[in-house]
Amino acid sequence: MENIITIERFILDNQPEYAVGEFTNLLYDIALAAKAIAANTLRAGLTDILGLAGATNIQGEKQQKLDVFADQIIIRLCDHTGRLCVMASEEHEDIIPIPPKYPKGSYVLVFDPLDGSSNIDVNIGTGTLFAIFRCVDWDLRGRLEDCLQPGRNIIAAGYILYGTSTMLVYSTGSGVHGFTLDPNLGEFLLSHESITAPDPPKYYSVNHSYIRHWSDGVKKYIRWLQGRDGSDLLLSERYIGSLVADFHRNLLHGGVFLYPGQASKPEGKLRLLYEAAPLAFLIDQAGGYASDGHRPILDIIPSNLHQRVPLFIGNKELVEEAEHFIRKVDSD
Ligand code: FDP
Repeated sequence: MENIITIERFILDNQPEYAVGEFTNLLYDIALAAKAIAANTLRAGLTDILGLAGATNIQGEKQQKLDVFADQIIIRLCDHTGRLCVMASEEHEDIIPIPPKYPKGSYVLVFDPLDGSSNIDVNIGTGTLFAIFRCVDWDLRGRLEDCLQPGRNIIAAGYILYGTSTMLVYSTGSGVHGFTLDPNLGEFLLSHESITAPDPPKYYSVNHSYIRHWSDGVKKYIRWLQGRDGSDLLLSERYIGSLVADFHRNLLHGGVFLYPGQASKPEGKLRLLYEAAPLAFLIDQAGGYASDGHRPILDIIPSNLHQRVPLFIGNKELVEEAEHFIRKVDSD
């Protein structure tokens, strides 16, 4: 028992000096929301017997969709604590202000409550992603500007993976640490301390069905990842189509995940604020790199809450090579 470190103890023992109090408690709030979401995603397969999402249950209540549930639980656990000045969620078009009846805090929480939710029906892992910024102006209640900050301003980010077990992986800027939920104790326990991108990497991950829509630079880069055209890489391909699960696998085994832009959708599919930036912060902390194919994801200042961005993320040298191919081939 003495080797067991709960997430509460780890956060407390490792909190940055500036963060004592409000910020530490905000991380606890997120861990609590994660447990509530995990409890519900575990029951997702029972919707057939307990009632489909969107349908009315036996008590006449509407069954909630899991992504709506996840969104509401995070908001409810975080809006009244006095730790936040504003929130933004992938599920909401606009910012989520802190109701005037509650005190205003100094942090900004942006999140994707349940990413990859189309996978729930087929029992595949999904995830919650989050990032925390400081508010821009302490004297004001939260505004859009507080949310539209570049990844470089993130002070903590992480994800929760609802898979064969539930894991919370986060960083406050001093390494990346992973915790696994012990369902008997109802606690996240430290299971992966100081995760670093393994070398040599094992996997590359991309949805190949879009090949006809990619630039020549991206196509050539993928040939290179496949060990063709002069590369001696021996990567296997793995693609789940659930970002957190794909990222997590590559973080632990090494590799690169890419969701490039397409001719008709140059900005790709993934969201800068809720998906790319939090993962870019984590991979940076793990010694890896994230790029949009030209520049670091962490440098991009979002122009709107739901901005999309091409994403190349994983082991540093693999991602830098993507930039190299795109620069060389696509600018010819
Ligand atoms: P989903 O549409 O199931 O919510 O961001 C959304 C996302 O999943 C990511 O989790 C995933 O990586 C990506 O879309 C998969 O997109 P494709 O089906 O186009 O490959």
